[in-house]
Amino acid sequence: MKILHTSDWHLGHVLYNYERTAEQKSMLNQIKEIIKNEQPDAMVLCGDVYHTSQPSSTVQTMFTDAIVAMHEACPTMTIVITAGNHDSGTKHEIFQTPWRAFNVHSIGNIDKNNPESHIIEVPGKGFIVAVPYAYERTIPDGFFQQLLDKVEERNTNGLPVVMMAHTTVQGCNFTGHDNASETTVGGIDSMPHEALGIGYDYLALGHIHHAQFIHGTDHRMRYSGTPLAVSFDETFNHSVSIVELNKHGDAPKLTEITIENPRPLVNLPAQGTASWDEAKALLKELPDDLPAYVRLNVEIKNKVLIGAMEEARNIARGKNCRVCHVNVTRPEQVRNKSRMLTVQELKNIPPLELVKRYASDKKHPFDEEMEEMFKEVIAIIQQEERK
Ligand SMILES: [Mn+2]
Repeated sequence: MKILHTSDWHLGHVLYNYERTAEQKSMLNQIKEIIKNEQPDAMVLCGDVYHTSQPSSTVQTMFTDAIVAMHEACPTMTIVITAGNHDSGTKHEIFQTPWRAFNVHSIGNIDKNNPESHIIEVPGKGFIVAVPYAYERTIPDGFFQQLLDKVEERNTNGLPVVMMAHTTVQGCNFTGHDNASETTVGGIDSMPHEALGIGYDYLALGHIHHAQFIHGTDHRMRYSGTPLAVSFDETFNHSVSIVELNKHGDAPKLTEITIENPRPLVNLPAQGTASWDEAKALLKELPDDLPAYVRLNVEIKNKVLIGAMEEARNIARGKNCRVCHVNVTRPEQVRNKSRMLTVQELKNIPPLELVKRYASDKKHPFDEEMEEMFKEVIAIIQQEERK
């Protein structure tokens, strides 16, 4: 079975007030061309189809048009789409029935009463176990293993088994994500490998935007990453993964195919930070015709930058680039002494870390029980936001 593994399209994403339809259409078109050339047996799209749970009608049309075009590029291909934490699981399932005419399976919520609905057979080729994002406590105990056991029973011909999930897996590289730590990324606590069960040949993951195999899983567990950068911190290659699986038990074979962004996200300087004057000089040197989004990464010591954005936009006048943000940081020692944070720094601290710092500053006790309660509140807020 040959699959195209992708995730985190984030359609409808707006970057600093710039809507990105042209780039998203280019990305979708490139994926369609890859499908035409590769003729995979299945495409798995592992969550975060949309950037918000309320995508505009234009964005939804872009998505449905693209899926139909992909289907037409390879009519025999099975398409499996699961919801991520950015999507509305319920809305994701509205058009389940008409989608079937295009060989598309759209799975938005966990249905513990009908586990079979999560198992999709690609006739004569293999099995796909499709698990959408769900808040940890709503996933029945041992659900992944239950599904894999069901497949094992049905899989009498030893066909390859692919499982899809949208979650944070322990040991992943979460570069590019805000609010991230070893234990939680984007509001999803990290799961140990074992919690995802055994019996799949390849675990197709979504949620983390950096394409990667998970270390220590024998190349069986992989994030395809996002095909289009969502943030300036995603300073890595963006791609889709073609995975070939010979038979049940065999190791997967990977080919990574790069997706080009017609308007790339550019950091000035490319790495680290520069002084304000150096950053302005780099912006001046940027070729006039280069289509790009630009973020200036500036380190300042004591003074405050006033009118920086306006100054930067004046420099960029007449250029084809879009200046998005002046990202101001201060050296570690200054930061620690003053205990004052820039807005950017504040945004980068996970809520739990922030509340711990506050408690210690105010000398309030903050024990494990309070931590659990705080996590629960955060989870409820995130659930509310998804609705
Ligand atoms: Mn995502």
